[in-house]
Formats: sequence, C-alpha cells, structure tokens
Amino acid sequence: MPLADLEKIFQDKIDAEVKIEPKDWMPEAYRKTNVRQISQHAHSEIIGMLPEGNWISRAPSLKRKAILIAKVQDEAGHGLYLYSAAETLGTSREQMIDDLLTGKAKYSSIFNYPTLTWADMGAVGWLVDGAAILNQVMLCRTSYGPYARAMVRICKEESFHQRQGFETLLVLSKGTDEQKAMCQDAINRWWWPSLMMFGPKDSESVNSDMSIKWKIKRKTNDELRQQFVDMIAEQVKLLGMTLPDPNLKWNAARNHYDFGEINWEEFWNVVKGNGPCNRKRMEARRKAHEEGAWVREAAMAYAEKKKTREGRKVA
Ligand code: FAQ
Repeated sequence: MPLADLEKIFQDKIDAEVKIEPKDWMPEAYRKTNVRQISQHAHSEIIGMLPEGNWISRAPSLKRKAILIAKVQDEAGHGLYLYSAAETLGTSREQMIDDLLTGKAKYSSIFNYPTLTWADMGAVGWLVDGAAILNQVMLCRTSYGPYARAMVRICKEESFHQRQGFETLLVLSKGTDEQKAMCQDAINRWWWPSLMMFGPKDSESVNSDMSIKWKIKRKTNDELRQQFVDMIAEQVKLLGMTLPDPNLKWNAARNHYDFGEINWEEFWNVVKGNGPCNRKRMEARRKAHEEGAWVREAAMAYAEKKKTREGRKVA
C-alpha cells in the first residue's frame, strides 16, 4: 500500500480514538517519539527514587519509614512498566538504559535538586507527584495502547503519593515554629522546579505540535502547568503556607491564577546536565548498574536453565 494511504489509515484511527497497538503500522516518527517519551518517563521514575531514597534511613518514625519505602518501591515498579511499554516499540531495554547512562536520553529536570530536610519528602510528594499526576492523567488517554494502559495503574498509585506528601506537610504545618519554617522552606525550594517539570513554554516546545496531532499528548505544556498552578494555589491555603511568587494572583477575567515568569535559563541549564545534582544522580545510576550486573547475569542464566528444563519435559 502507498505510504500516503498507510498514513491516512493511521491518522483516521487516531482521530476516531482507536488505540495504536504494537503490531499496527505506524509512521517511524510516531514510533520514535513514543520511544523517546516513554523511555525518558521510565528513566525519570528510576532516577526519581534517589532523592527520596536519601531519606529512608532518616525518616522520623517507623511508620514514615515504611510509607517512604513503599513509595520508592512504587516508583521502581512504574519505571519497569514503562520500560516494558517502550520495548513493545522494538527498542531493547539495554539500549534505553545505555542511552541514559551515556547521557543521550534525558530524565526529568526535577530529580536534579537535592532533598535537604524531612519536609522535602512532603514537598516532593505534594508538588512533584502532584505535577506528575496531572501529566499522567492526560497520558491515560494517550494514543499508544501499552503506554495508556501502564498509565492507568501508575496514576492510581501516584494519587496515594500525592496525598501522603500533603499529609506529611500538614503535620509539619501544625507543629513547632521550627517545623513550620521547615515546611515553608521546602515549599519555597520545590515550587519553581515543579513548574519546570511541565517542560518549556509552548512556543519553545519542539515536540508538542506533532504529539498533539498524534494524541500522544492531549494538553500542551502550558495548559497543564496552568492547571497545576490553579490547583496548588488553593491547596497551599489549607497548609497555612505561601507559594514563593509575588505575582501569583487570581485573575477573574481569565478564570485562572496569574503567576510569575519561570527562570528558563535555570531550566535549560539543568536539562543540559548542570543542575545541582545531575552528576551525582548519574554516578549513582552507573554504580547501581555496574554493581547489579551479576543479578542480570544470574537471572538470564536461570531463565535459560528453566527453558532447557521445560524443553526436555515437552520432548
Ligand atoms: N526535564 O518539546 P518538549 C515523576 C525536554 S515522572 C528534562 O516540550 P515533550 C514520578 C524534552 O524531553 C516525571 N527535559 O518535549 C515521580 C525535549 O527534549 P528531547 C516525568 C525536559 O516531550 C514522582 C525538550 O525538552 N514525567 O515525576 C523536560 O513534548 C516522584 C523539548 O520539550 C514524564 O516524563 C523536563 N522537565 O514534552 C517519580 C511524563 N521538559 O527529548 C519519583 C511524560 C521537557 O526532544 C518521585 N513526558 N524536556 O531531546 C511528557 O509528558 C513530555 O515528555 C514532557 C515534555 C511534557 C515532559
């Protein structure tokens, strides 16, 4: 069939809300965009375990420690579902991980900031997971079937994460003056980087136009960012805290909050590898990958052995 016909059938399916499945014909650029986004999403989940893992041994109580361990473990699971979804597009997991370790693939800018106090665990849950959820709820309806289905489960777990983060901050916000100050300080440090998670502004988002046409993304970076600001500007009142933006103001005409300009220079600097923790995060990942080599080898040897044994049984 001529390429133009294949492309038309493909776009008609997307427009009719039919999911694209691994064996369906798809334009190479659609495949590439999905591999890029899904694998970067997976890398973010895996690297995202590091800032929180940092607090597991220092959580203030056994209950908080158990909750944090469960959350970090959930993030590992999300990474694995996402690698599996990306693999259905024909790129191996080894290749994706190699791209991360050699710096070819990106991961979310947010995980290059340090978690300095216990209140950061609350701020990460509330703001970082909060931002992640808004984006991921949209992705439950993304056009590539395996990605959309992975997202449904991830979103269920992520909404717990956000609530635990908010609850952690709520407790601190009702505590001593020192705890209140810790809570405000964490919000101040995580607010702007959380807004950057949604990506560059629409006018500079090189991938958005095609991703919207193909329904990989259903909302633009700026639309989701605005939705996040509107949500958090209300929730912060319940904590009795403030957001570090003098320009944050309800705009009745727009029916949205106005907010100040993001420091885009900082964003691109972090994306290019020069954020406060980029080097540390990649070092930790490379070390874990090297030290885990024997586990991968053992798992492969076991799988081989099992296959041979099962083969013998059939014979
Ligand atoms: N950081 O043209 P666009 C989580 C790159 S999961 C770094 O707008 P696109 C869970 C972008 O890749 C958080 N790079 O790109 C958790 C592109 O470069 P490329 C991760 C960024 O793809 C919580 C270039 O800039 N979530 O947090 C960022 O259409 C707590 C131009 O940008 C996802 O990955 C950034 N923030 O839109 C875990 C969701 N933003 O690739 C642990 C899925 C943009 O062409 C603890 N991803 N770039 O070289 C998406 O929805 C999209 O990829 C966007 C970016 C919206 C992130």
